[in-house]
Amino acid sequence: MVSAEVPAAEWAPEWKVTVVPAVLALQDWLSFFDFVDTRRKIHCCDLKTCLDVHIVLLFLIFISALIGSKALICQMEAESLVSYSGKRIPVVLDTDIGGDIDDTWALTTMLKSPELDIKLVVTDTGNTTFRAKIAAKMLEAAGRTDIPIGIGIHLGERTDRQAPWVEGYSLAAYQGTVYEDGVRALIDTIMGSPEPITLVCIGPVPNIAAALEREPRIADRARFVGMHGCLRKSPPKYGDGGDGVVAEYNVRAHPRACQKVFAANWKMTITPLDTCGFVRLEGDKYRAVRECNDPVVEALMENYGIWLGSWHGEWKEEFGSKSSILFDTVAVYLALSEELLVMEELGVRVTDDGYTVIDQSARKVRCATGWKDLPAFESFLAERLTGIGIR
Ligand SMILES: [Ca+2]
Repeated sequence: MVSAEVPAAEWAPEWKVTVVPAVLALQDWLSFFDFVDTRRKIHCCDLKTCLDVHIVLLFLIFISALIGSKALICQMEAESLVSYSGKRIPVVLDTDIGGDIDDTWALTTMLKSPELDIKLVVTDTGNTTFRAKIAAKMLEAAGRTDIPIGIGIHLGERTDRQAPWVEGYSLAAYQGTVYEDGVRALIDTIMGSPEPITLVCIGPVPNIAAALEREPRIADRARFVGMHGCLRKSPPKYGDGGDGVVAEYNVRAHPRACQKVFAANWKMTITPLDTCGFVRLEGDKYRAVRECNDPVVEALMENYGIWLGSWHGEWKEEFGSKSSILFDTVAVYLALSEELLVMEELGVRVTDDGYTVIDQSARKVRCATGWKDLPAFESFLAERLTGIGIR
């Protein structure tokens, strides 16, 4: 939970991080002597055997202290991120979590961003009840059942690759509020907020189109930030196989809904494939996330393993070395900053077959069309998730 008053440095000084594991190691060491003394009385072990055992155990204690230090650093620094004391941005997340794993990374990043005050998570597209279970279990892992969940418009029965993670899980077990009508909950949250809401949309947008139909005034009271479209380039081997313009999934899945959303009179910011399609954690940045023992990050990695294992032939190698493309995390970042991206105001038109075309006669959208510093963004992501600064 947020502790706006107490700076992290006052409660998690660096000396604790190194001294605590050392004291624990010393205790282990002393109890080891007791153990050896007792054994010697009984079995009279010879000096060489005792020395060998000492050396092996000393090594094990050293490794334990090292792991203990790392775990504490990870946990303390991750917690210190929620001691942000600035003004927080109220956000609603609309997500198709449970499909591509990047939504789960995005939700975790959002939970680890103290600048963002999450008012509601709404599930969008397909089997929205299944998606709500993933969201609920992730929020439980984060200890954030104070965040309500809205079940979006139900558009299918099929579950998806993360299904084994919520097998046997019932939404009735969620300690927080679950709204059956997620669109109504989204409208009420926006209309009832004393401050404008930032609506972060990281999936197809049937919920948002329906909300605009039911209450058009939400466009005056919210800013839309989305992962949508493809303007000039896509990542290599994405979609049609080239690196040219493609009909991006979040638009292509429900183009009519997207047309309605892009025509609404709100401030819009998007990360198209041109920028979000190039984000991936590898090397030390990925390793830090994979090894972090923060509960919600562990839940994220469990999901990543399940998702990857369900379709990737060499999933263990992939899981051991890098993330998938983390498209949706860029939309979360745009809710709080644009610093690392090249932004352009462009007229954007959504076609009936799901393309986003630059058309200066269309309504203007703030578009992230390039990276100023992609490695810095990847460092930002790793640091948000683990609390450890990695360059
Ligand atoms: Ca998504």
